[in-house]
Amino acid sequence: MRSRKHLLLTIFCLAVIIVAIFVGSWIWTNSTINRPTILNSAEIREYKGEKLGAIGDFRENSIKGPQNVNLSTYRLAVTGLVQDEIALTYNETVDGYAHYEKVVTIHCVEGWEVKILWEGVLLRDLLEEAEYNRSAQVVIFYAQDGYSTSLPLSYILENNILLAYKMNGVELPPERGFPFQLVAESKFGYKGIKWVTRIEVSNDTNYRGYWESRGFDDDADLP
Ligand SMILES: Nc1nc2c(c(=O)[nH]1)N[C@H]1C(S)=C(S)[C@@H](COP(=O)(O)O)O[C@H]1N2
Ligand SMILES: [Mo]
Repeated sequence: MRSRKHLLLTIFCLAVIIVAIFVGSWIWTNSTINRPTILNSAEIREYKGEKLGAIGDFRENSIKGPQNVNLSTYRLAVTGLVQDEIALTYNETVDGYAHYEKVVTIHCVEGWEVKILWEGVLLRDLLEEAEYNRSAQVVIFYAQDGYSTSLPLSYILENNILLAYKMNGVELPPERGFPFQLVAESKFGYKGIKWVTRIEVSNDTNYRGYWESRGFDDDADLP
């Protein structure tokens, strides 16, 4: 009789403990203590009433993965058919030229796209600094990962093509091309070279970049 009372009491106590654990954990998971505080993201997601994509919407598929560029040794060179070859530090590039912004959608041949607000310097300004040869045909871009691509000089000048250091209001993250990504609007994504290290003014219209020499269209115009 006594042991039966004891058993019932034990079961009752266990039940109370189990219920307490469930209720407790429910309160805990729903309490503000455990919930992450949502901080305002610096990333802009809307621009003049236009919805933007997110930096995280890109599918990272660069030929050698994200590059880490060391700013203490980094130089952006403008070479080739120019009067004065230049090699600018990151700060000389960003602080030395007028800033522009525009909304441009990146379209990868893989079928995805992201609309981004880009901020950068005009390639024209960099080319003028180096006193580029006005009769040159193409501009070839090289990157830290060995990637390269080229575009007609006229396309770059006529479309105010940007070399971007910010997307959606924040500095480019390493996987998005820090310190600079070319914003090759109305072209397929493979023209938008990231981690740019050298800009070569050239007359070599037969030059083919990384993907272009592997069968992708050299014009890369969006349909
Ligand atoms: N240096 C470098 N730039 C690059 C690439 C690359 O592999 N290396 N990939 C290109 C391709 S195919 C696309 S679609 C765009 C955007 O790629 P992401 O999503 O990997 O940023 O970057 C372009 N620029
Ligand atoms: Mo791509």
